[in-house]
Amino acid sequence: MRWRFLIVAFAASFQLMAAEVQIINSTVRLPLPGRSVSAGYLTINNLSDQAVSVVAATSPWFEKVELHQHSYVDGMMRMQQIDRIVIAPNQTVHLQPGGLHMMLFTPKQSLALDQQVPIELQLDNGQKISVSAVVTKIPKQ
Ligand SMILES: [Cu+2]
Repeated sequence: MRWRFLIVAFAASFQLMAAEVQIINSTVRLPLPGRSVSAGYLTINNLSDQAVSVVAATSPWFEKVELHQHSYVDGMMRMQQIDRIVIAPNQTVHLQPGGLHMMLFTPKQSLALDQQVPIELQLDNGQKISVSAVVTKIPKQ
């Protein structure tokens, strides 16, 4: 009886953890012809009452994935690598063009529209979240 209780308690706490952070609307932009770098966007919902951070992203389809942000430096729009994306309790953070984004370097295979790119996000609490990001076109400016 005691063992059974432990297993149920473990399963319940795991489900709770897994439900705390929700990733939606994941996309990866089709790289421009001749380019080997692409941008990825998604929306992160923190459903918990504690701040959580994304500290890394990886994809088996790319050599390297970095977390980036855009910011104005001396009046110029620059992008720079950041070491984490913090999502405050019960808040939503959008990775979107002109703001926070993922930078994906050197695809290991050629990408096509509507493919699902596997990406894994690592959180500061040790949790890993797998997402499928749809390959989309770069919108015309
Ligand atoms: Cu970037």
